[in-house]
Amino acid sequence: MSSSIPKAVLYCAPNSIWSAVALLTLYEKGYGDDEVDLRVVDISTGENFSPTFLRLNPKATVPTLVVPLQNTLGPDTESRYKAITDTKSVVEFLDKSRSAISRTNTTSSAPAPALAPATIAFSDASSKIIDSILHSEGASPSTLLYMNARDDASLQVLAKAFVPFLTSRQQALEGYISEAASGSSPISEKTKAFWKDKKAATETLLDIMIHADKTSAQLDQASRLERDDYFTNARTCWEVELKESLVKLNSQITGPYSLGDQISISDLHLAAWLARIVALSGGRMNDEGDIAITKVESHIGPEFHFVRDFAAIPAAGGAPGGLPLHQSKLAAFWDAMRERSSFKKVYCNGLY
Ligand SMILES: N[C@@H](CCC(=O)N[C@@H](CS)C(=O)NCC(=O)O)C(=O)O
Repeated sequence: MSSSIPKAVLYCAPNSIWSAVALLTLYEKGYGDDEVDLRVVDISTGENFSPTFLRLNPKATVPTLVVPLQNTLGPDTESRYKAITDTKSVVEFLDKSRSAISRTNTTSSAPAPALAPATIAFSDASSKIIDSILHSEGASPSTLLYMNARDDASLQVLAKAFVPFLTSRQQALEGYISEAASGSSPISEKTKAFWKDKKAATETLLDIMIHADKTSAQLDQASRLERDDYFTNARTCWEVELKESLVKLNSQITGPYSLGDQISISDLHLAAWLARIVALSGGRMNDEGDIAITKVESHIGPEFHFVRDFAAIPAAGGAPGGLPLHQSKLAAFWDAMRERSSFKKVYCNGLY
């Protein structure tokens, strides 16, 4: 392949769950290392809010895939690009762009399995899982991360990890806002308002986290009320909204993968999303499905249990008399995903 043919560029951030979905897709599809340029966007220093990145993706999110337009693929034509700015579309694009028969821009000879669901019914089921559950507001992995404390002790642990991150994000946003105010470069009113909104949201969280080393009794009244509100919201996130999403998922997936025996697009979204939930619940990469999902159950609350209606293939040392072991579908999914080389590669340094 001529090196002058423009390549797609995938912007990702370390420890970003939706970036992990794009990476899982690259590995599952067998893209060669030289076929897509990977670029790191440092969210912790607010690089995603820079005017340069906002020109690619005004929502300031990763993954973002910048692809050369089809009719500019020739080495002699000037390249033009378009940016794909949401995870679902990025995955769909990567799926379609490398097929068993595709030659364009493909150097890898690895098999390129089709990940899109094969029928309309499967496609509907897949979209339901992706759009109505995994990318719904109530299942937001960032919110679950920021809200992963329901008492003073866990808030202290969370704050240790997050105060530096939130502080540098706030400083970056302040920098962009004041640079725009100095008028040295033209910035739209929309972008300025976006930065201000993000800064206000960051400050609200920082206010809670910055006092985390104080007990409730040591806080002034206003801060105590803020902390109480935070805990109320955190309980709603984890004990109501997430619980609902998980119950829906456990009933809507077929097992072991979302649509049955074959991996498909919705599994890539689910794998990264569930990895985040397992990680936030204290689970690890090496945990078997039953263990990982039990950790999620107990993190949500002592009374919470998934239906165990998936009959797994009996394993050595399994149920007495060789009867099938029953596990939740999510546990079966976790076991199936953990075996895959794409998952091992993305999470080689641990879950996030
Ligand atoms: N709905 C978006 C969500 C993407 C998203 O929120 N990504 C996170 C990282 S996992 C992000 O870019 N966050 C930016 C930030 O925290 O400022 C999508 O499907 O791509």
